[in-house]
Amino acid sequence: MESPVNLEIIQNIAILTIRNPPVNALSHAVRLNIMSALNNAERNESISAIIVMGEGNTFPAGADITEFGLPPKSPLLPIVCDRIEQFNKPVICAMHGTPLGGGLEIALSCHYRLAHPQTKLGLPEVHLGLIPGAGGTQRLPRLIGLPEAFKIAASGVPISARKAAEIGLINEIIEDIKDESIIFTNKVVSLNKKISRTCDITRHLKESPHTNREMSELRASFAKSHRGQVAPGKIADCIEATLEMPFDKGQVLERATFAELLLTDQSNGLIHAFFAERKSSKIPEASRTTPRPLNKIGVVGGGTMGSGIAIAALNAGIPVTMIEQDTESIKKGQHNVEKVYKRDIEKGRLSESVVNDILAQFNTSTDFDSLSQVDMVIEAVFEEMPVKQKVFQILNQVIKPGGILASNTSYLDINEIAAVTSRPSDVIGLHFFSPANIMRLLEIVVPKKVSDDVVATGFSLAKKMRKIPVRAGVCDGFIGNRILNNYGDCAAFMMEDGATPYEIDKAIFDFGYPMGPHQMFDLAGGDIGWATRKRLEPFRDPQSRYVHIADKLCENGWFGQKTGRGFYRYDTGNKRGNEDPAVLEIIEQERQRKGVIPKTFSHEEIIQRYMAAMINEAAEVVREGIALRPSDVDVTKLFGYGFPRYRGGPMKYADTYGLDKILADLQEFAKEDPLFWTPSKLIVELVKKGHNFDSLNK
Ligand code: 3H9
Repeated sequence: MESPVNLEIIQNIAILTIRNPPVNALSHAVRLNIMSALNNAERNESISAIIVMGEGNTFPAGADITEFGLPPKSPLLPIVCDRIEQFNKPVICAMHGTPLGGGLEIALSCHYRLAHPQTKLGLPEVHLGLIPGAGGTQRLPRLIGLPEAFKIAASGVPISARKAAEIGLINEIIEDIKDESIIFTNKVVSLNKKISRTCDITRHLKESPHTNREMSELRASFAKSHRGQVAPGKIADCIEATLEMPFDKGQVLERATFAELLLTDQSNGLIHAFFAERKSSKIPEASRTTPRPLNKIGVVGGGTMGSGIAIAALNAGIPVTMIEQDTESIKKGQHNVEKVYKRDIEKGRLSESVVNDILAQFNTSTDFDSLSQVDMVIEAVFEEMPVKQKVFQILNQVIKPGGILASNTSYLDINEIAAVTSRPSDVIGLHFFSPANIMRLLEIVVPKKVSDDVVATGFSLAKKMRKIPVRAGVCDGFIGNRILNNYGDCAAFMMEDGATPYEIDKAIFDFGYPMGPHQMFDLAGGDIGWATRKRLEPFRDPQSRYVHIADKLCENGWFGQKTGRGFYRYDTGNKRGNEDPAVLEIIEQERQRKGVIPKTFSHEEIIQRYMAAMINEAAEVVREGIALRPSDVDVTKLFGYGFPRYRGGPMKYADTYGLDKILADLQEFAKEDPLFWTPSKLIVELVKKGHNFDSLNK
């Protein structure tokens, strides 16, 4: 087997190239081979300096995350970094791609750093609930100062090569990684200067009121942006330790903190989310076929969803033709698209000339025949079956053979939509989330008769749009909205039984969601849920419990933010809304009408019930094959519904909490309402076998 580290000698320079595709992660084998390459280079007296680089797309993008949680194997990355830093011949790194995490820590240990202009450098460990663990918190502040180092490590956001050069993180920007780094290294050798090691730099390690103030402001700001997470504060502790501790003591602190965080539920949740996000695009259809071309897209409907979808496609470089039923509506659709780009120009996100180029790819029409040549059309009209079916009958006539007919429905049966066409194998569901140009989740809904290459094309569209696709089967609400309906019902039951909507929202917010369910209903529009409830009424089990409170609010015209009133009042300019005594009165009236004696719910109990309802329905979604795997449910809830990422998603949360405890909770709640709380057979079966949801992800 080829060594993951190649040592090439060009005259007096040893070039050490790391080759561990796809991202040159610093696995055990890579670390071992770096050490032995360094030993060889040290012994070889004809070698005067070393260049470190990465083969393929990138300089190492970090430690190998798949090794986390396994018994550590020597040499550990901090040792490799120390060995590089203490090397007795100059070590120069030549970076390209994404030197991240441990990759950047290798670079910080080198004596000179060079990078291609397109390089993105960063310390993303915080996104895994960790801190940099191979000297990053000790070397980076020594090199660029405490506040800059803290910003990079606590945000986890990579910086450009230009910025890195500006702040002194790299020495030079080079266009040709190999040739120019050799020229640079020859210069270093000829100058024969004393080696400067990052661990010895002291110029930034002075306490000053300015630095202290900046650090404490940054601490407060990251505590807010990473609400509930421990890693940013720990990063600050380690970075600030550089002011008090010598380098080696600081490293010991960093190492201990890294090891401690690796064992936390937060890190487990975030690492799970990292892999879940990548797994969701692995679908059975992909191995059987290739996607169809996607050179032109049609969008039917210029409302919020249609215009968002059009923008997402335009941003992906795909020309769009938008259709509306009349001149007035198409003007609105065009305006909806243009106003987003206008804002992009105002905010400096895009230049006017880039926007003009994008809009040159955007056409509008009221004539369906203008769609004849598109490769895919996405319908985003009113969420009613007859309306959608009518549109699909027309699309069936006008779209060229092989063109894909997609519906952006969020609940409806795509099989019924496909049935009105003569080509159900071309029909698929693409459930975008609002605003479609921003939200990253895309549920790809697979009806019975769709062909494999159409499904694969849905995934290729998601990739072009930089969205996170999740494969879903057909059922009411697919993965995300179906589960939402269940925990929405649970929230309604708790409200009727004694909790206020404000207590429920507070508990859910404190759990880590950006907002509680009632704030979310107010934001989305109460009329949407009302329409769904009315649609489902004929199918509702007469024995099932139904809470009328939300309907009562809707009957008053209180649809949430857009009407200034819903579960909250929005008339004082408070975006989060104010509690409304009139809502509490309606709730009280409903309790009295049903003879409910209200009880109190602690925050813990609210979470316990809300999560049990969510997880129970999610288990059914997996059992029925609507989701391919539990981690796809996690991805759906993380990217579409605000589930706190550091908890990994509902299925990961269930595993962390204990599936047996979830089952016990369900059984306990079932004593009050067996119909609603019947435990999913999947949960019962997994608990019986001593397995968890993650066992189904493998
Ligand atoms: C760290 O370094 C800790 C140290 O401070 C201390 C240690 C002691 N390991 O994202 P992609 C896989 S923590 C293992 O689709 P892209 C990924 O799962 C680490 N595997 O590509 C996928 O596999 P598959 C700090 C990894 O081009 C494949 O590579 N570093 C790793 O869209 C392609 O990935 C990070 O957190 C890894 N480190 O984006 C960086 N990285 O094909 C994490 C990727 O089987 N990585 N894989 O699904 C990234 O942000 C992106 O992958 C990157 C490329 C931007 C590099």
